[in-house]
Formats: sequence, C-alpha cells, structure tokens
Amino acid sequence: MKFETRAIHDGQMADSKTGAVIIPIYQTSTYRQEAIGKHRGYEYSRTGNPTRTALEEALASLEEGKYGLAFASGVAATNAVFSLFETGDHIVAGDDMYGGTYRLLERVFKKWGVSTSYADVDDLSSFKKAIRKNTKLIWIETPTNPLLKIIDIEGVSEIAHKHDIILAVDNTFASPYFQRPLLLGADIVVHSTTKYIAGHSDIIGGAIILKGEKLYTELKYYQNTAGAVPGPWDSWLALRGLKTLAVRMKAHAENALYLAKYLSKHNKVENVYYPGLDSASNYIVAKKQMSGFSGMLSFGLKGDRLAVDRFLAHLKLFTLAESLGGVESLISYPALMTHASMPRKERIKRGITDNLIRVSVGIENKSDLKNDLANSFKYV
Ligand code: P1T
Repeated sequence: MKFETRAIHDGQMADSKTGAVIIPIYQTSTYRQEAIGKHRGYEYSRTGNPTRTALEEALASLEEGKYGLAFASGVAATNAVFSLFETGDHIVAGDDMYGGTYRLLERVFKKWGVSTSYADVDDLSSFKKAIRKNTKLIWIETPTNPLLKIIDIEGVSEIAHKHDIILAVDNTFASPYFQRPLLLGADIVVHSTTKYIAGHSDIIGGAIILKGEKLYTELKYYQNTAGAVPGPWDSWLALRGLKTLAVRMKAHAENALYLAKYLSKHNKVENVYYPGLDSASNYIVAKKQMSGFSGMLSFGLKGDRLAVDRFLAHLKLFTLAESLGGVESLISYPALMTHASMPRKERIKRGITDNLIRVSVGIENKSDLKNDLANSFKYV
C-alpha cells in the first residue's frame, strides 16, 4: 500500500470487540490477568497500551521500519537514544541542530562522561574527521533546525557503517512523507511527534523507529525502564494527526516554497534558507533524498534586533511561538527561543545570527500569509 493509505490504516484496524472504526483511547493504567502472568499482551500501561501500540505500528510503517516506540516528548526519544551509551563513549553530531538536543548533550550526557564533537554539516568529510576510536553514534538532523541545511544521509551512513558506528537521524523537519532515512542507511529515526506528525500544536510527543531487532530490544527495555511514555490520549491525538499527514505536508511545502520565493526577492531580507529554492546550496542533495522540501524556512532580516522586534510586533497571522509543524503558521526568533541554551559565541559561529527569523509555514491561504508578511515589512 502507498503512504496515504498506510497513514490511515496501518496499526489501526477496527476494534475487534466492538467494530469501532477508530482505535479507542484505552484510558487504563493496568490490565486484568486471568491468572498470574496470563494476560492478553498487556500488563501495565508504562510497558504497553493498545492506543500507543497503534501509533507505534503506524509510525514504523510510514518510516519503512520494523519497530516503533513512542515517547512522552521528542527530547525523551532523543534521551533514550543517547542512553544507549556509557562513560567513555563519544558521539559525533551535526553542528546545526535543535538547541534542546545540544543542551542534552552538553549539560547532561557530558557530565556522565559521554562526550560529543560537532561536525560541519556542510562538509561530509568533517564527519569522518570527527570520528574517534570510542565513537559509537553519529547524530544528525536534516533539514536542520534552524538553518534548514541538508545533510547527505547516504553519505553519512557510509562513513558511519565503515567504522561500525550507529547512525541516528532526527527526521522531525521532513516528516516521513518527504524523507525516509531508514531507506537511506540510517539505523535509528527519531521524531518530535509534537510537530508535523500530530500536526495541530496540541500535544508533546516523540518517537523512535528502527529496522533492527537488537537496537529495538535495547530501546524498548529503556522505554519501559525510564518510563517517559505518552498517555493514551496523546497517542490517540498523534494517530489522528497522522491520518492527514500526506495532505498537510503537500500544503505546507507548497506554501513554504511560495513564501521562500517571495522573501528572496524582498529588499528588507538579507538571505533566505529554504532547501527547495533551486538557488539553495543544498538543493541537489535535498532533491536526491527528499520527495518535497517541507514547510520550514528561515531568513535574515536586514537590520538589528529592534528591526526584528518591529517586524514581529505587526504580524497578525503568524504567531510568535516556539514549536512548528502545526496547521497554523508560527514564527520564532531562534537566538532567544529555540537556541537560547547555546552560548552566544557558539550560536553566532554556527550562523544563528541576531537577525535570524524562523518560520513554520502553516496551511492557511498563501496569499493571506504573504500579505501579513508584506504589511509587517513596512515597519522594519
Ligand atoms: O519538543 P519536543 O517534542 O521534546 O521535541 C524536541 C525536538 C527534537 N528534534 C527537533 C528537530 C526539534 O525541533 C525539537 C523541538 N523543537 C522545537 C520546540 C522548536 O521550536 O524548534
């Protein structure tokens, strides 16, 4: 079956007892056992819950994996992956990534003796150069947050596997509709399901999708042991969002390309970051590994922080907020929002400048969106 069909049906068969077409919200913490250890596959909802199972199976299918694991947040899923390692182990990560992932590596795992080196995401060979004898994981996001850089997944996978290193890809920005890293050589896919998967800015959630049984067994054990699982209500909302992922992603991408083109011609815009512009430095790789360019873009405003404030203050449709991937358009200021945990020097070095604005393009009418931006530019 094709993606659109699987998003609606996989893992989501009609309820065998009642015929309910939609998987119920199994709002229960525990399950009756007929005798000690004799149960129907569920004992306790931290370990497993049927609504969560449906979400895990649907995600595994859409990412072309064999196994899915749902978590209470994207960060909880990321934390589970990093927890595979121990003191003395080393991680190589791309140098453009969600600030919260950077914070987890630098403020939590570092003090436990798991160190990280950052590779230049624009230069494949820098991943190879960053590898040490004790490197166990390469971690990348693509497209990256917030600069929308594209990393060649197949290229990094070749480097990782030559050195017996696990490759994990955070696929949050692309969603499985536009990119399936497991088919490109990744061992682990991570999502913040808070974003495009759930799609309506109403839950916090995360997921890991895998193709190999060994990693699945380890991470499933960790999921139950550490316990950062989503409740059935949030699992159900993520599943409900998932059903329309394909139609939403097409609309997000169409609107984002339209706005990226508009912004690149605007005299108050210094530069635009959107992988779908054929002028983008990473367009060729993006075209090779993605079937569309998703709904995220960033741009540098000509001017200083005050100009940014004036621009943001006059927007009516775009809401100033963290997060992304919902049907409504959001706008954010990475320097003091998503990447506030990164020291300024480090942030500037990575290109997250004081005039950078990030846009999560929603699925409203694209002319309305453009007009809202056009009006605000008048005040810059
Ligand atoms: O917020 P949470 O569900 O825990 O997901 C963390 C996360 C993981 N990976 C990527 C690529 C992300 O962008 C995020 C969260 N990002 C935001 C909240 C944001 O506004 O960028």
